[in-house]
Amino acid sequence: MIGPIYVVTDPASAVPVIEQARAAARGGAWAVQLRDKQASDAELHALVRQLLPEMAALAVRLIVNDRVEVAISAGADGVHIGQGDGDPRAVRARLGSGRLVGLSVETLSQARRVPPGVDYIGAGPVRATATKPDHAPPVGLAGLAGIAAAAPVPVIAIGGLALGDAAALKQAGAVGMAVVSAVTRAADPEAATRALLLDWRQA
Ligand code: TZP
Ligand code: MG
Repeated sequence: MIGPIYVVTDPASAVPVIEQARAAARGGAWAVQLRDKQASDAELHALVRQLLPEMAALAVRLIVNDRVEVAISAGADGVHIGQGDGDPRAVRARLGSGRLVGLSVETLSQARRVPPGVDYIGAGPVRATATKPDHAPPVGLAGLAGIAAAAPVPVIAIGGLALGDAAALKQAGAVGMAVVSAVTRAADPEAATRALLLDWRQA
């Protein structure tokens, strides 16, 4: 199963990344993605090693953004790459089976070209977001629906999403939602994750 709640960590939040991950897991996230463009491979590796048993105990997948070799050496549950991060088929070959490969998709044509070996796509941004200043033009809910219809794999929506969005995202064909600020900037990240999950289930 893929989804529904996918929390992406943010080193710029006041909450330490490790606590963001723990809170998301306790709150019922399906997956936590460690996304830190500045961390060294060694730092990221150590973080994955520390978090993996905790995540496994809660049946939460721990996914590493960008760093395929760190994901492999640390034994992470998967890796998430963008359009500019190389051929997903090569990542799949390097990872073997049994681990997740996620791919960011920003346009309909990218959705049509998702290659075999990709398990899910992160589609968006649905809305503009300050969390990723260099993001592609927002696709909106209609764009998301087009991407979901064209993609050969399950779609996790991302970008500017918050509590209350589940129904519209489901209607657009997404199997889940990825959030950064809705959890990592929340006063209570665990409660925020749980609320997103309940909202998704009730939508
Ligand atoms: N990729 C597309 S939008 C985005 C990423 C990593 C950031 C989403 O952050 P937020 O705070 O949930 O809008
Ligand atoms: Mg990337």
